[in-house]
Amino acid sequence: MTSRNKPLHDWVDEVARLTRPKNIHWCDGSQKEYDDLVALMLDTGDLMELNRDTNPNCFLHRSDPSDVARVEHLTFVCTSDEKDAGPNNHWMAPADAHRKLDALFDGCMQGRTLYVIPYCMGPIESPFARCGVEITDSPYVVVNMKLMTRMGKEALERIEREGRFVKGLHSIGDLDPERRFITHFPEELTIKSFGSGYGGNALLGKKCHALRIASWQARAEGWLAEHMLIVGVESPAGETHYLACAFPSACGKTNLAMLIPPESQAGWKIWTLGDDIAWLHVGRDGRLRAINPEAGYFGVVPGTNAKTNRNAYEMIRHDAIFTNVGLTADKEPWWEGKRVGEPAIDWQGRPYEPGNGPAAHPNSRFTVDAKQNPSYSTLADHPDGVPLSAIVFGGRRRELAPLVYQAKDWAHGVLVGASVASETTAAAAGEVGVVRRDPMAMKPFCGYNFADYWSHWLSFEDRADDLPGIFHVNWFRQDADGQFLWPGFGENLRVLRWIIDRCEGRVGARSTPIGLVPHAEDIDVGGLAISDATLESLLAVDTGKWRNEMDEFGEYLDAYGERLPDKLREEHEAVREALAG
Ligand code: OXD
Ligand code: MN
Repeated sequence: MTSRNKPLHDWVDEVARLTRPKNIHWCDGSQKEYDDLVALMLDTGDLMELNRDTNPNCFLHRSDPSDVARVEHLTFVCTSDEKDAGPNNHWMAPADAHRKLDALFDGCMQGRTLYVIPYCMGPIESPFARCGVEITDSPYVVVNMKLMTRMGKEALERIEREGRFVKGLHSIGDLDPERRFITHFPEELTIKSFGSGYGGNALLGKKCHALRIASWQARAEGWLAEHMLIVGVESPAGETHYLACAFPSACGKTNLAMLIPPESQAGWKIWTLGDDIAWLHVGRDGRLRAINPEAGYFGVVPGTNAKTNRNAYEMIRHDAIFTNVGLTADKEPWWEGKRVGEPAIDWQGRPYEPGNGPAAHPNSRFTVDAKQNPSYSTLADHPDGVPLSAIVFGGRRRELAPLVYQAKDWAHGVLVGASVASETTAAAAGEVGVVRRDPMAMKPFCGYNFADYWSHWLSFEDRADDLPGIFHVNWFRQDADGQFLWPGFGENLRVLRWIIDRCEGRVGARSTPIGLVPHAEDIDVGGLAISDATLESLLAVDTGKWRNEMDEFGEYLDAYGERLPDKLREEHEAVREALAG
């Protein structure tokens, strides 16, 4: 197989000349191809079959222990003008980056197969979808891309029809962390990633294309590429509202996207459209509409159990790829927080010893087809996507941010999004638990200068007639003893209900300097062991602490200098003045 599209054909030839593979395989996306690659990896030891009775068609992949997360310090945006990448990105001059990467790719696929993966981000028929082609020497990447994207024949046909695609070149190289670079060339719609097999670094459709490159394309074309889950909340009366929620990595997007209403919320239903990425367009109806460019989930495993996320727990029992989990003596996958079974082998394949740390790596992952999720919404395949009632930002903050508040209007909402800060997690290499600024949960993923990105966000006021409300949530408030104040998980539906009530104008709110906070009586806490005092602390706005927060945020904004939109500066000043009271 090859392609009628000459630029694609020529690019594959050019890459093959550089990398010198033994074979070239054009992926058709068929089940047979998936099965053959799984068989190949079982032979080479890249995959291990898990217990067939308890976990049919489930496989374990163990990555190199130095290659278990995204590497932000080795991730570059390579624009001709450094200022276009902005202070939020590491930058390399495009010519230097090409030279450096091409030297690494030189001959790197000798003895290996080069796989050509045509894929489509978004429903194949959607005008909002965009295509890409990933070239890789990793069969693990191919099978993951099969689960995560619409990959193969149909995507190739669309590419041949449209004639445009994002080029992604990937090699695991020799997995030497000293020779590892994830580079993006937004002006050329090109990605080059070398030396890592980890999801976010290697499955180029996901973070590299659907966020970093797509955010750049989106600005040029008038839409938004965001790090957001998409969820439908259906009331007992059968009315469904769609929400898109942006939280930093490993802050519970997957759990919220497939929430199971607790017994106290009988009659409510949650529909999952996406758990990580949303592309937002203004529809013909003047509303902001969301599609999920992905077709599968690459979720964090630890903590998943029948109570925290029964949908995920069920959906990963079969036909799933696990990366870096532990094993029980019966070869069932095991992870911290699974609540059943005992670990016998750890994620590095050693007999489990508590002294060696957790059995599953804290950033161990599952990959599954989204259709396996019991709460999967078939609208995820709808070419027009779904209209949004609300956009919800959130972070993991022990203190400060209340359980929920609403921005006063769109421009204030852009400020609320820009001011997201969160404690770091194991999804990226580096220290865990330190608060860092993560505007719109896009710090690791925005492919251009945040100042221009905020201007672009602000411009939607003129682009759409009917914009969603903007909210901020924090499920992670703790008391002085480090106990969570809010039960989280399924109970978060109670907060979503307040958000929907606000969108429908059904409840009032208390105006505070940071935004509109619920009246305590409007949050349904029936059946929860939450005292009035606890609810009060959850909804409290500590003016002194917020003043510090806003001062610190102001210093952060200063780094964007002249490019910072005046409107955002004004919104920031307005909040500071209100806090000064
Ligand atoms: C992810 C991440 O894998 O955000 O989704 O790191
Ligand atoms: Mn993510």
